[in-house]
Amino acid sequence: MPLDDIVISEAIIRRYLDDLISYLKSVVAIVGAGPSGLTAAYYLARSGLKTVIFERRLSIGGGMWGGGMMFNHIVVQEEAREILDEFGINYKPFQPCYYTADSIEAVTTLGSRAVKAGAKIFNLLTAEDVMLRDDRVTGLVLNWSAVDMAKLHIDPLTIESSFTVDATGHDCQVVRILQDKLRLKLATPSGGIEGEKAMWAERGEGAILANTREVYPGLFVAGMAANAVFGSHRMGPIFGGMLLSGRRVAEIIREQRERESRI
Ligand code: 48F
Repeated sequence: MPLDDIVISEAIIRRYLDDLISYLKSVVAIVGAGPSGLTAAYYLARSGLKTVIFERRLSIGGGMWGGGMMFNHIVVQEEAREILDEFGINYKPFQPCYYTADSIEAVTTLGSRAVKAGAKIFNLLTAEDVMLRDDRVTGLVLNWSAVDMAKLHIDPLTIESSFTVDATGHDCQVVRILQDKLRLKLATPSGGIEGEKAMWAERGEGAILANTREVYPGLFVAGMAANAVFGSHRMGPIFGGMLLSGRRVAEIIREQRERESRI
């Protein structure tokens, strides 16, 4: 059968536009497709909530691909082993309570399971601002990452979400917009971003679940962004906390949505 280049182009453009239009409104919008964002998306989508991730890079997976210093293995502690089991990510015991997994398998499996659970991932889109209505974050302002990188003077577009998650890692980029640009008071001890502390795996992993929470009405933090915003330690290439934090933020959002739907 002869192939028509124009049909191929039209198929891509129409399908993409259909997708983008159907995600102009969603229940949960997650910024960042690193391990915490992907894990959150899986649990949210699996519970039936319309969930979308916007990832600025070409690839999903954030800082997980490279394991530790480009040795592409990750360490996961006992507490998060059940999440590896849930996703079907293979692992090997190293010492009691320490397991290792192949970082490539971990990223590809997290991504695949999130998408198959019903989450939609848009790559190459950067969240450059938030939508704010009546003191609540109600969505995101997006632009092509290429526009952002080239610093072109092109206006963005907006999407609406009932819940928004900052899963942008160390930079906590969405929360930073609230602090630096909008000068809003956050639900942190100082009212601002507390800032990430030095590498200390035990402390960082120990604090992350408590730090995974709503930081401003409608905006939640997960993954490394949670520790950066609430002032805890970085933890390096141990990834259990990222998985647990992704699952936790999904639980918090589900609970809040159930509460709100009863009012
Ligand atoms: O950094 P990242 O992997 O975040 P995470 O899920 O995991 C942290 C670990 O990788 C590691 C660690 C483990 O102990 O400390 O650092 O918390 O993934 C964050 C993703 O967010 C994207 C970014 O490209 C990356 O893929 N991102 C960042 N800013 C934006 C964004 C933005 N403004 N818009 C869209 N995506």
